[in-house]
Amino acid sequence: MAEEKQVSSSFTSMAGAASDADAPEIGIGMIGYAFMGKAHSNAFKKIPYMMYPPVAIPRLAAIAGRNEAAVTAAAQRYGYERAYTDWRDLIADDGVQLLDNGGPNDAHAEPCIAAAAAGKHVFCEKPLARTAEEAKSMLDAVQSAGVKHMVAFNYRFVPAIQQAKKLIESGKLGRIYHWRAVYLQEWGMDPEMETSWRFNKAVAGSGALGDLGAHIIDLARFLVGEPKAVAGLAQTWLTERPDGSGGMAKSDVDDGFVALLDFDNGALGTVEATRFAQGRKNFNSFEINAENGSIHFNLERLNELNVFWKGENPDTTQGFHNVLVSEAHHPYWENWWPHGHIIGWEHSFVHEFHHFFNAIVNDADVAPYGATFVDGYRNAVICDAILQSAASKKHVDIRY
Ligand code: SOE
Repeated sequence: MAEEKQVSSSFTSMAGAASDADAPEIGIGMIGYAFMGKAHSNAFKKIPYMMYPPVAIPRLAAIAGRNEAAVTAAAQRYGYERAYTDWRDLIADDGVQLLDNGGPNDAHAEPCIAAAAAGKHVFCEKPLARTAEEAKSMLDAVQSAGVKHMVAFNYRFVPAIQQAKKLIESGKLGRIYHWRAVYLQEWGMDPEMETSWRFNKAVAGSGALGDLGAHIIDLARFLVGEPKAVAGLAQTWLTERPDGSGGMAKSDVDDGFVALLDFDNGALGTVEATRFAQGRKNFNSFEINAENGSIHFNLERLNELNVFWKGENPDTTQGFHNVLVSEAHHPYWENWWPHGHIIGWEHSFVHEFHHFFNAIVNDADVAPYGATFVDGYRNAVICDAILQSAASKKHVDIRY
């Protein structure tokens, strides 16, 4: 019976499930069991009873990771049926219809390309790849395989950010003049902290740029438009870090960067990300200044959207208004609680996977609200161009 319900790579179009008993299963193969393995597994387990009636039931078929003890423990903790230390076994597992790649950046390309070739749908954490060239090879693979593909730019699925998108799409904001975004964290500043893969260019591709900058570059494309040129600066303040066995390891990625975005629609943008902003924990914040008003968002207050509207009474109502995005009609809120009972960072992953499952089960488009491998590739082109500009001290045109 279970087999009949599993969704293969060919699409089973459904009008949407009447109840979870009708919803088809999608077998999940998860690579990685650390931070994103935890965030994604949490989302898979919540979807059947919170995005109700579910469009699909994620079946936790398999999880893969290099350390046998750790991946076995993760399988037990989250409820994956099988644990592998070789991702190739996961790809070969017939119970897997969807590869979810939450591994380090150097482990994105090969498994995603192999999964697509095996007819599996592919979901990959950001950044899609270490370079634009590597990202393009992944895009080509999923397009020629005809599978659904998505990149985990999860902030597109924060209700307040989708509300900002709707205000822009409605025309209410009018022409956009400025995009101004920062993604600030502090955790990279301790010279005594043991290094990680995120500081090794060969594994990560870049530092704050691909890890944090990729998010605000994606939001710039999602909310404002396409940059036609960039100019950037980048710095590595700690060039070596403790390797955990008494020695020091080279750190050859950007600790922080700043960049200018010259949008093809005439808007001007600035983006800045760092792991050296003392006091900032996960401060992803942007402001849009437009013809009819301005919008400001802060991830650390993610249920709120601050909006300013031109023409309000200067004595009674002008000024930025703090809109609590939690009404039943607000994006995704029909699934949660009465207004004001706020949600959190983890819920962006619940919404994101619900969106992907719907695309798979009902053959719907992932774009434009979800990020596909096209978005992952274009993001990589822009990140490469920022590093190229930082090296050449020249503006760099963006060509996809
Ligand atoms: C880095 O610490 C990090 O975990 C990023 O990798 C995530 O994408 C971001 O959402 C939170 O910070």
